[in-house]
Amino acid sequence: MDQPVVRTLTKAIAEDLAWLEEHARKQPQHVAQAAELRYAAALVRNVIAPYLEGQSSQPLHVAVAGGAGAGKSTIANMLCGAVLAESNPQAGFTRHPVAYAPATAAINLPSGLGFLGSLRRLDTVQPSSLDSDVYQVRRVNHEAGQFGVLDKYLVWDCPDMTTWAATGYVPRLLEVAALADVIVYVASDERYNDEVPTEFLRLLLRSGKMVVVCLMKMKEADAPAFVAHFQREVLDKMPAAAVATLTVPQLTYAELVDPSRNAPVHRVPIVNQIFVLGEPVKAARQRTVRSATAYLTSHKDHLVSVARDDLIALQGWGHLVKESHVEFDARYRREYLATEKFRRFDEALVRLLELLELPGVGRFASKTLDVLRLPYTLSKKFVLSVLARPDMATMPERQILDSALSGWIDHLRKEAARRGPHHLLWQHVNQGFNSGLIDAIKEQFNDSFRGFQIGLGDEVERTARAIYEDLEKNPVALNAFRGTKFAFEIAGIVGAAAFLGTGWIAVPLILIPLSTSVVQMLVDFFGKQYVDFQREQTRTRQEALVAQHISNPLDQWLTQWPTTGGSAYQHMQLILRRFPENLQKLQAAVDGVQ
Ligand SMILES: Nc1nc2c(ncn2[C@@H]2O[C@H](COP(=O)(O)OP(=O)(O)O)[C@@H](O)[C@H]2O)c(=O)[nH]1
Ligand SMILES: [Mg+2]
Repeated sequence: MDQPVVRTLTKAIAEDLAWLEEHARKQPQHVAQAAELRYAAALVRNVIAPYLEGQSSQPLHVAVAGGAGAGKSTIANMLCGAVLAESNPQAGFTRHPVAYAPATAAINLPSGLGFLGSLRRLDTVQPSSLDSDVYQVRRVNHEAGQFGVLDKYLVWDCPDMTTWAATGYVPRLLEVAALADVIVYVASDERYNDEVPTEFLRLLLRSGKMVVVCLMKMKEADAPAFVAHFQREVLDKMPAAAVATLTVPQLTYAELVDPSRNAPVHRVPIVNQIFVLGEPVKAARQRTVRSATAYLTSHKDHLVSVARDDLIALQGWGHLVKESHVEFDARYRREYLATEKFRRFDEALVRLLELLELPGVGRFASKTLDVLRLPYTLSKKFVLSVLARPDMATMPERQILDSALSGWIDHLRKEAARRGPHHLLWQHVNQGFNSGLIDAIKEQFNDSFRGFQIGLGDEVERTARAIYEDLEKNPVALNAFRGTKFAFEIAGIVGAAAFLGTGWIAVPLILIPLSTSVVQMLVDFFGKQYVDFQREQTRTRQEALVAQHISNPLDQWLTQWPTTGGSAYQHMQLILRRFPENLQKLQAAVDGVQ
């Protein structure tokens, strides 16, 4: 992989993890995970990126970590094979990482951006109790013949692991722990299972670090029992095994200050173990990098899970928007479409019926038939006038849409206020409502409404007109209809006239108007059916147009609103999308290095 590509990739992954860390730190329930995210980012910056950029494997790094006062500085002392100031009881707490290196060797620490995060290297030797985001490299004169690990390793004495708060000196510890090829985890007889160091040990093992456990300060005779106890109580509950568990019993003062000379029995097994883990150097580093990559890849979902609550809240917002959208559509249907008569269709019906009358000469016959149909026409008028109720006045469409929109907004607003305390997303929405979101919604709505009006055009007018125009344009069908109707009427009259000359003179007088009325009634009935069908079709089409032009786009716009405008949620979505992809690329890049 090209160097610039590697750099861009590792930078993006480290930055995304840093963003997630920051995000986690803002949420009390995710604070512990902030530390893990820092550690994950540090693996990328301190280990994987330098490796892909071709940094030398030398020196390896061994970090000594554990709870406060466990004996870390004592172990660092043993590893270096020199008498270090830090193991002096008066040395005070270690507040920043201190690396020990041989007096003369050149040290190639990666120079890439982000190595050890925000830790600055001190130029001069300072007390390790200096509480600042720094690290220092101290040169030690290990005496000739004192076999130590400094030829291969930088030995890092770390700050205590006492809290998961991702502030203070814990990030400094996490940076060095991530850097390390080997970790010596120190636990004392007094406090071997404190919650925070144990959780830290779990993270180290989960991420595939080579961990050597050093149990300290027990009586020599109790050592095997303590090892077994620690194994049972702590190690057996871990996600992976430690490389080895060694013991350093309570030392005398003389042994403590100069273990090389005075306590070789305890010191040599530790030194040997660490030495072996760095053999050969290149393979040791490759193992570190591959484990780190495997950890990131297999824990990618876990790492982004600090954003899960946000995703759930975002989905909740989406549901709320949808719910009020459905109500908006229902209200338009109920308050406008259901009561709107579309009067234009009644006119169309009249035109249609007129059309079915015979033109020209036929008009005379039609007029005659009108007279014959009089009883029907009159009684129909009478019945209708009795049945007709005054129309319910429909509110103008725009007014109804406006008040449905207000309902939509009110519902969102009320719910957001109610859920505000439960998640930052709802606070974000509330803030929006207090600063211009409503105006933006209305603007969005107005735009949509214009689109709706254009889409609607003279839809009603057109459909209504088509009812008779289609027939007008089709003379064959029109004449067929007219002819059929006329034929039925004439047949009725002729049939009735057959009774003339019989003694049943009253029959035709009743039958003729009756038959013509029945025919007209049937024509009216089917004509009305047809026009009502068209009217209903128009309602359905209009409802679809409102959805297409107004409520669907507004729904989409509202659903996406929290993830736009450069908000944290926008960035979160970007990370959730690209982080897994980038990890895949990282895995491929690491696999590609021989
Ligand atoms: N007497 C005695 N004191 C010890 C032993 N191991 C550690 N200490 C003391 O315990 C304290 C903490 O040890 P140190 O190595 O500084 O622990 P750290 O805080 O983890 O670095 C120091 O005062 C050490 O001198 C031991 O084996 N014997
Ligand atoms: Mg110390």
